[in-house]
Amino acid sequence: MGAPARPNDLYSEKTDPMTDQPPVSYAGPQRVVSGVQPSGALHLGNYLGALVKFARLQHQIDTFIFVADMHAVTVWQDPALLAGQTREIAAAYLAAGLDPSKATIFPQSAVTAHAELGWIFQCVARLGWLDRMTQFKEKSGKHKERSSVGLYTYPVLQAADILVYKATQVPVGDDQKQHLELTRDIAAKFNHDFDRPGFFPLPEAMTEGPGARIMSLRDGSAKMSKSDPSDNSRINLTDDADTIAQKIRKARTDPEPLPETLEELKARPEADNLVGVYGALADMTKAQVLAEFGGQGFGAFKPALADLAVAKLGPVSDAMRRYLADPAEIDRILGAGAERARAAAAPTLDEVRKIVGFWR
Ligand code: AQP
Repeated sequence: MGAPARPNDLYSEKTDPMTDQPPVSYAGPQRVVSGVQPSGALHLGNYLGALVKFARLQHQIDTFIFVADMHAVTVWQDPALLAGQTREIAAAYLAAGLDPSKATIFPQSAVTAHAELGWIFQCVARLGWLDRMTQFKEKSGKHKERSSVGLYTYPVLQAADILVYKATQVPVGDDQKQHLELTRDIAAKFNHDFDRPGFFPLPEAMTEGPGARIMSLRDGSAKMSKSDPSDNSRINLTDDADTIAQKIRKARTDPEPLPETLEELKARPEADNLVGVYGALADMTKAQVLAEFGGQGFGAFKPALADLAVAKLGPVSDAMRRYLADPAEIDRILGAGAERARAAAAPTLDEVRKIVGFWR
């Protein structure tokens, strides 16, 4: 119907994927958006890769942090448990230092603008783009046909989660980089198709930092994950001191002492991971950790790591328990956050409806 020809094979980092030029600059304010799914107990990877960054950023930029319950239901969730799991994630946010008077904390499903913009974006995104998403391939495994459609299209909803607030920065772990590229492509294609340069920002993934990719304690080549069947593969935020120490003691390692240089560390994924975890918890670089422990065996390093992990995570899990003892207060915080988030999302959705040409 006379639509302009549009490229449908876009991938780029710092350029507008539609033009391959620097993006038309977005003139709106800086904003941070991110979220975590209430699909199981949070682990050290979620804490270091996401929660710690959220708490830091709230002091610098307008920050929106949601509990991603709409993403969680892309795989089966027991309806009797889901609201409780949502409160648990909210409690973890608060325990990690998020302050509801600074950051807007809310359940994703309470702001219907995410789903509405998500639909528009389903019509903007191309099938070929989604076909490349490696996380879907990993999560659907051998049972692709039996996966929900939502699991396949969830990165499109994620783009709406971000762009409905016109967020410019998204703090996430390394595993989310590809989804952020998709968000940039959707933003660029929307701006291009509707001839509105700079309407949506092309948000940046903030993946830097020592906790961006924490690996399984059982396999240095797999990321630490909620859905790993082995509980020993991860440290949960709710683990007690003995459990943390035991999991670190049992963590897979090689028989060699810790190396002196980063170069040697690279070839030893399990050692590299434990050194990285130590560094992230102690706010040290890997080189600094090696300067302290290089040449020592795991018999000395693992107890030091266990003590550090208990000292850092113990107060977080204590605080989580305190917040969870008062679910009414969590609900109040989530309700107030949802109201703020709805107000922030409404103008974007209003403009999008106009731009797309919907009846109003
Ligand atoms: N191992 C990890 N290292 C660093 N960051 C991580 N994240 C997840 N795993 C690691 C980051 O945590 C945030 C929330 O993730 P999510 O709730 O969307 O879950 P996920 O990315 O699917 O990862 P999970 O928690 O391990 O769950 P499953 O088992 O379902 O894959 C994101 O910012 C993520 O990058």
